[in-house]
Formats: sequence, structure tokens, C-alpha cells
Amino acid sequence: MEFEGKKVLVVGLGLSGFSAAALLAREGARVKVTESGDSDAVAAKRDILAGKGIEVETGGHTKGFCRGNDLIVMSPGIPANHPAGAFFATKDVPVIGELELGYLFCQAPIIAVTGTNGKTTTVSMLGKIFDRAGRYPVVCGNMGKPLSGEVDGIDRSNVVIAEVSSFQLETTKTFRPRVAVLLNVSDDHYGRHGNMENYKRHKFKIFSNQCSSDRAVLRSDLASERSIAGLKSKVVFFGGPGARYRAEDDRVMYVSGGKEQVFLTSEHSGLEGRHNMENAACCAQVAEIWGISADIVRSALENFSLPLHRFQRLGCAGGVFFIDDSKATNVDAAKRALEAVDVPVVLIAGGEDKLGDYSVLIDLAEKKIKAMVVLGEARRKIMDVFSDRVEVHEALDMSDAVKRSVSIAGEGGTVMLSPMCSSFDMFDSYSHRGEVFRREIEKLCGPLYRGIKKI
Ligand code: UMA
Repeated sequence: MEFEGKKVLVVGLGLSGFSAAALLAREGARVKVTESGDSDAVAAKRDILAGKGIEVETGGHTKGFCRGNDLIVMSPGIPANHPAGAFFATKDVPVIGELELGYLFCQAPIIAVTGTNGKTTTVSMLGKIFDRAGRYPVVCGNMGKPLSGEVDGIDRSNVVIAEVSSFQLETTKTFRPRVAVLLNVSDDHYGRHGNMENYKRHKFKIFSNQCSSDRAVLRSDLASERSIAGLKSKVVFFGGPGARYRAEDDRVMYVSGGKEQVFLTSEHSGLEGRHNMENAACCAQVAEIWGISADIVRSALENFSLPLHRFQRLGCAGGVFFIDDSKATNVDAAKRALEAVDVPVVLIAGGEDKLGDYSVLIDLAEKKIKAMVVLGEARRKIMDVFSDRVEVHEALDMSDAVKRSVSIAGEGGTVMLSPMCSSFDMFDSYSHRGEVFRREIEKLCGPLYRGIKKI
């Protein structure tokens, strides 16, 4: 696509909109940006873009500003059917998302990873493996680094390892990863996609432009999905029975020389929980497709540090152990965390409801939860679901939640934040929520020491 002289409107001035606008301006497009917010952060970005000759509208989207374009580039957080869409687009004006824009300028092959949970962990692991193998990976995407902001520094010697979300996939057109991974699909983002069918449709879009020389890598339990029959790429499964790399409790098994052997253990990698073994199995499969040896994969994953706020053992303070799993923004993620603990914990949960089905956790909760402390918008809903079977307490805020949890957990007990909900009702992001959790612990109990107990 030629951008020189094209009139392009970028909608939203978050991370994606900023990177997209800057890239378009460098390519000679006549860029305008429209943004509903007017915070200091927005003003700072507006000033930088103004210096590049980009016109920015803040504090709302107006028809006059938004009309008359050759192309619209949407930020992923803004749905394609946004009420102001009529201002942005008419039926003759193409609409793409920031991921598609980045893809159009990307010279390197792409390995793209989507799924409800485990995306950031998996791209981080792949980044380490590809780095160890000397393949110059660029890890980017939904984990906080838009592809359009990276493409300038990428050439054919690199491999892009992109985390992609259903929001980003909604507005792709030609995006074609050489290897596309679907880690798992469970209840999430119903506020945006409406139901499971739509959500899955967007996830499966990751494969839609692949050719027969490309690979689709999916978790084994997705084998019965009808959409698989229509994929043009070669399909490879990981994780479950029959797969070359499968997860089994705290290890990854693989078939080599006709025999099944241990590939990786929790002890070697420091990874805990079956879900992380599945992520590691997926990485081993992707690395094999790229011709990277098993020894390199194993050495890259030795003592692997998970990204922050993902089942992160914070340590011990005031005799209580703490786990920060603030990234568990849906029910399935919290389920995986509860499966990974082997003593009952005091669970801090709640936040902005994502319309998931909390009741699927009831049986597990009876075994793994000593008590629950709930906060945020979803607290009453969660309380209604669990209170017949588990002790549940309501908290006003994170400070109150930490105080109540510590007193219930007692000496030697464990408190885990694994909220099952997004953070936006009370915090800026899941990482902000995790940071406040840690701060409140240290305020109440003193400094955290690395825990010595295996929970
Ligand atoms: N805005 C408008 N009009 C509206 C609504 C919003 O102008 O009607 C503005 C907001 O005021 C804000 C901007 O749009 O300034 C936000 O755009 P955005 O929500 O697309 O956010 P970005 O900062 O561009 O971040 C996005 C991803 N966010 C979402 O998809 C919601 C980030 O993923 C990602 O890291 C980033 O691009 C870089 O690729 C976050 C996320 O929560 C972590 N993702 C979801 C998830 O992982 O579950 C999908």
C-alpha cells in the first residue's frame, strides 16, 4: 500500500495510535489523530505529534475533524462498531487496525501468538529461545509494544514474535504470520465480542491469511473446532495426548526416536503449574518448526523468570506468604493459579466484571480456597456465586482487602491476588493493581522476603 500523500485518520491516542501516527507521518502520509481523552498524558503525546506536523483532536471525536480520509487506522481498544464510527468511516474508506498497519511495513517473518491466557509468557519464552539460537527476535505486540512502533528497526535478519489479541485481530486484513499459535480459548472479553462464538471467530482470524507453507499451532483440546477443517496452513497440536510435545503435571514430555521422554521439568525451568508446562510445550513445538534444537530450548528455559504479576511469588511478610497473580483477568486464569497451589489460600478477587462464568470454580474453590475477600464492581456477583460454599468477605479497596486477608490467613498462611476480572474499575491496569497489592502488603506487614516455602 502506498502512503505518500494519503489522508489517514488514526482513532485513539494510546500506545497504538501514537506509534501508528508516527509511522504514517514518516511514510509521508497526511495524518490526523482523534482522541476522546484529554489527560496530561494525551496532551504530552499530542505535543510530540504536533512537532511532526500531525493534527490532533482531543477531548472527543467530531464529525468535521474525522471526515474526508483515504484510510482509517483504529486503535485495538476501540471497537470497529464504535458509536462514533459514522464520523470516522464511510463505506468507501478502508478501515484497518494498528497491527495490520505494522504488518504492512514489516520485513521479517512473523510468529504470532494469541489465546485467552499465557500469551505474554509464551512470547517471552520464545524471545529467549530465539535469542539463544541467534535468530535476532523482536518481541512485540499486545504485551505493550505496538508492532508499528518497532518496524523501523526490523529487517529480514530478524524474527518478529508478536503477541496478538482478539481486539487487534478484529481489524486485520492481510496479516499473515508464518507460524500462528492459538494457545487456548476460554470465557473472556464478552463485553466486546458478545459471546464465545464471536470471540473464537476473532481468535481464529490469526490463521485466515496463512498458506500451505505456513504452520498453525494449536492446543490439542482445540482439535474438534470446526474452523480447523478450513485452515490452509499445516496444523500442529501441542499440549495433550498424541501431540509431539505434551504437558503432564509439572513436566513436558516429548516423542523422540519413537519413545516418549521427559523434555523439561518444573525443577529445571522454575515454571510452575500445568498451564506453564503447556506454554513451554508450545514453545518447544514452535522452536522445532523453526529448526531450533531441543538443547537450545531447554537451556533457554532454565530458571525462566515469568513476566511480572503472573503467579509471582512475592515472598513472606509478617509470617504470611503472598502471590501476585494480578494478570488473572478472567476466570480461566484464576483457575490455573488455583490448580497450581497445593495449600488452601485466601483469595483476593473482583474488579471489573468480564461476564465470565464464576461458578465453574466452585468445586475447586472448596478444595483450594480457605476464604475469599472480594472487591470492586464484581464483588457482589462473586459473593452470590461462592458464599454458600466458601467463606466470603467484602472489602472496600485493596488496603482493606490486604488487611482482611492477612488476618484470615494467619501465621504461615498464604494470600493470593488472582482477581478473575479486569482492573479498570479501580486501577489503571493489571500491573498497577499488582503494584498497589505489593505496596499495601509492605505497609501492613513490613518488607517482603523471598519465600522459602513451596506452596
Ligand atoms: N479512546 C478514544 N475513543 C474511544 C475509546 C478510547 O479515543 O471511544 C482512546 C483512549 O482515550 C486512549 C486510547 O483510545 O487514549 C486507547 O487505545 P487502546 O485502548 O487501543 O490502548 P493502547 O494504549 O493503544 O493499547 C493497546 C492495547 N489495549 C487494548 O487492546 C485495550 C494494549 O493491550 C497493548 O499493550 C497496546 O495496544 C500495544 O499493542 C492491553 C490490553 O489490555 C495490555 N489488551 C487486552 C488483553 O490483553 O486482554 C486485549
